[in-house]
Amino acid sequence: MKVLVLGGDGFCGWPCAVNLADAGHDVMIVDNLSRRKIDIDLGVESLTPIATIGDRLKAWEQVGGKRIEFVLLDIAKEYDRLLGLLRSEKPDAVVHFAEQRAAPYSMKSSATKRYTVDNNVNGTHNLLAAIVESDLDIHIVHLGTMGVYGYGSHRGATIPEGYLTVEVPQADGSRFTERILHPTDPGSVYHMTKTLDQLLFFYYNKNDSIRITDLHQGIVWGTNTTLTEKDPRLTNRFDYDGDYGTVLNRFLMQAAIGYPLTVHGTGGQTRAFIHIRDSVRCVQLALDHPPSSGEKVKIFNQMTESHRVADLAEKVAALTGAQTNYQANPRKEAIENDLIVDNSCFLELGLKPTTLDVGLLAEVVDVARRWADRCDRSRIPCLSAWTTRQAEAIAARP
Ligand code: NAD
Ligand code: USQ
Repeated sequence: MKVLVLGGDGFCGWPCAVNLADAGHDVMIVDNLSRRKIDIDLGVESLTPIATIGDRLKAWEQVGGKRIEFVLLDIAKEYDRLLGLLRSEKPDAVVHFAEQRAAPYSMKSSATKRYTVDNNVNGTHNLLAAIVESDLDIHIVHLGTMGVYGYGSHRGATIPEGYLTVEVPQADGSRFTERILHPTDPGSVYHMTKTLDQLLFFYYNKNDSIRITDLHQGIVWGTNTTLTEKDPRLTNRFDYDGDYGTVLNRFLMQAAIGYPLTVHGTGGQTRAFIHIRDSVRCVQLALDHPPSSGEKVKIFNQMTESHRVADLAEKVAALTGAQTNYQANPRKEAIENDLIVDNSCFLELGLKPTTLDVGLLAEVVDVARRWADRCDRSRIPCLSAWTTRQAEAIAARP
């Protein structure tokens, strides 16, 4: 199969691209390298040293990997080049990772809010419009987020895989049932762009019969896969800073350097998690099981376990002896929430989850401790405040 991997230089995209090449597919990475530029703008670096995209691709061939092509292209701004690429490459599938993915970064300023909306919504829309204009039958696999469902109370209800069956009352007292997209409740401008993506997919699938799989992914933890461990130049990125670092990887790194674990608020926030190895496997499973022609957008909940943030901190502290620092929350979010998720689609397709209990210690020892001296402690605090109220609370931290 010929696959374009949009955003294939990023944290989830890079191990996915090498995995698809390893499985024998013809892979082309399309990336504008904006994530590397944002690191420079923010003055931070991945905890793991990452090679340039050129060196990554060279190293991949040197370890015997099937050649991966690379095209430097901004999918949000270069519509004509994107269309030309689809026409010349005629891919069977496009895996779409190419978005600004950090909620705190999206909430830093009006400039980052606008950038996140412009980049993510235009990028997704350009891809859809270009597929229609190319007249090719291309399966899109998009990386969405569990955050589209929202983290308010679901009152103990199980979050279904994308669609909810509802009963609609009629004027005459009768009712009909309908399967609708699950209502959205984004918690940041970034998460909002993912809910807009979802609507774009719904429309283009209905109007143009584009075949789409939308993966509602939880927080990805871990760093490498067996393939990215084959050569140091293949190493994946590990974000730990207050804007791009996600909670579990941050806790692992903090424990490794003896920095008290930064729990926001009470830590009662419950979130869904998945290891990077499982994320890569899920994308492959989604590509191997495309929707048929005329089928509605397929939505999978790409997560393997749910945890409260405070429980994660406790787990990491028990493994490492780390202290925990409950601190004013920079985000406007529910203090506590329940999260029961149906993820049966991937389990039925054969996914064997990597659990926290199996993978945590290896991650602390192999990655976080190994690269601890590359960490800049001053970049650890999350300072991006959702509103002025949270900004004041952060400023008042002891
Ligand atoms: P990342 O920032 O590491 O990678 C995104 C890649 O896309 C980068 O290489 C960046 O340069 C590229 N990119 C961004 N805008 C682009 C554009 N306009 N044109 C071309 N390339 C562009 O992020 P990630 O963690 O790999 O996330 C990938 C996708 O998975 C995102 O859509 C994100 O929303 C989703 N996701 C990530 C997580 C997570 O925990 N990391 C969880 C759920 C969903
Ligand atoms: N949190 C802490 N301490 C920290 C960092 C975060 O308590 O040091 C808390 C946050 O307040 C939040 C929770 O942990 O309640 C999760 O934060 P996060 O930064 O780990 O995850 P989030 O902002 O939701 O975003 C990440 C990815 C995003 C993806 C999303 C999946 O960056 O791309 O879409 O996870 S999900 O959370 O399932 O929506």
